[in-house]
Amino acid sequence: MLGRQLIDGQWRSEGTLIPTVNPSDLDEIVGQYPQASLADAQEALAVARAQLPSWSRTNIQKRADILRKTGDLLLARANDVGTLLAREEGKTLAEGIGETVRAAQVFHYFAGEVLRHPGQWHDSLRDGHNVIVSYEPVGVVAAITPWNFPIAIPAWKTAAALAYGNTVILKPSEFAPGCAVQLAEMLVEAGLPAGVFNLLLGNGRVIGQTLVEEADAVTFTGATPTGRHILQMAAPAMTKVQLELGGKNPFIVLDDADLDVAVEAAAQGTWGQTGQRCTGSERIIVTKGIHDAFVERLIKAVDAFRVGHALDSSTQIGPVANLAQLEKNLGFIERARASGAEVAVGGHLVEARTRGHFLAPTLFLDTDNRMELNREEIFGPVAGIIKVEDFDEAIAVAGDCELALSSGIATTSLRNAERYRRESTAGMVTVNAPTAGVEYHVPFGGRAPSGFGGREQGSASAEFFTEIKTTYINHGVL
Ligand code: TXE
Repeated sequence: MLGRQLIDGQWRSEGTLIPTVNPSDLDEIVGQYPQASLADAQEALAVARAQLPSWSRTNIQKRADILRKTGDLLLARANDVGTLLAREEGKTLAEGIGETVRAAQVFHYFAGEVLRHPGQWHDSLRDGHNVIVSYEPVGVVAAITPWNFPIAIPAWKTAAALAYGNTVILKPSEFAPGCAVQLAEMLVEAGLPAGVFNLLLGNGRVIGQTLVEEADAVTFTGATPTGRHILQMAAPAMTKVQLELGGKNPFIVLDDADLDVAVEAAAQGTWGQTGQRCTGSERIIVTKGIHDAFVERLIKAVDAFRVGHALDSSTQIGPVANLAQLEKNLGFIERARASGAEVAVGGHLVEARTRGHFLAPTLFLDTDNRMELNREEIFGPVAGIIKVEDFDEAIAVAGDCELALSSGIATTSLRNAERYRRESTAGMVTVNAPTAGVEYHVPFGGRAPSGFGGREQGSASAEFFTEIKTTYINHGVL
């Protein structure tokens, strides 16, 4: 595809084009994309600011209709978008289509939020006075997104921002921008006025500072160091910042777990979507009584995963999304081996019918929480088992990590489940379910340094995408 930027309703593809490569087939160029210049960013910021008064005051039924129509278009084109996603990012076709359907649901949800978002009315402490609390758009929102959910994350930032009356500049990942281009086309087709949504492509390092300094708010998902850098850049201008960053998510298996449920949740949560989810399980903490039985079953499950071309119907695990990520994963595997962890399954590249970044799902045994493998986010199909004495030690090990995004437990004891829910420091807790797999109607995110600046998704997203105004009214003179 020929990628295009969208600024003030004009499609642009001039300048040097940078290709994206299919991670399932390195001989296939998927798209060619222009790179935003500083001038492009400044222009997009200016038009987004110019459109803010009219969009924020646009009739709410019209705003809702545009979002709903965008959702309808995503649903109608889920096969096309999902296929492009699979070709450019490497998710299996089923995962790509599923993610596109999710993006459609997100637009439908926020179409409803346009009409649902209430203000408040209070009696005042002063006689004859009332207080109205109203929510206003935060302004021009820059949304900077990663490659691992190239349609869902652009959708959930854009839909929420537009629903609450903001104008948007979306800068998707340079590794997989195709779906964002298609989303921009659908927003135009749905009737969004020119300049309300703008799309800039290329590396965020080129235009990041300008966006961060001149937008009113920046919502970012990506690597923790990048998020920290954005926060620093935002400080002088006091730009509002929302960051969704890395995870090193623990999944605890207790002696009282249902073995089938525990194995399924660990396998899906860790290796699903090639392990490239910020909520994926990267540390599997198992108490000693169930350890051997669980490990034996898990090894079989991991070994049975079929790795291959993302578009092959038999494939369960697609390739690693890009070369940089593959090299990063292989580095972690090599250093884990060197530090004494035992590879139970995987640890090697896989041959397929095409040349691609195929990495076998990898499980290490005999790891401990001090190893690099268990401390830094890998973001690939790689995890280690940590054997512990009991529940107390499991909780201590799970909490011994500064990244606190998601966190899971397999247990049949309500008491244990409730204790874990209370004691976990993660932003999300799952019981007898994979740590990954978020839904769009409830809050998503974690505490710093996994997240910062308010949750995304559900009605909680209003906190970031709106500003509060408190108005006192003296009825005595009205
Ligand atoms: O992330 P980056 P990348 C982690 C994961 C992965 C690593 C690198 O560990 O291996 O990050 O992935 C834009 N100002 N996660 O390189 O660099 C960039 O163009 C403004 C975890 O994709 O953070 C892209 O659009 N923008 C994560 C976006 O930021 C900048 C999901 C993300 O890029 C910028 C993805 C700058 N200075 C990766 N520098 C998760 N946990 O969800 C880069 N960008």
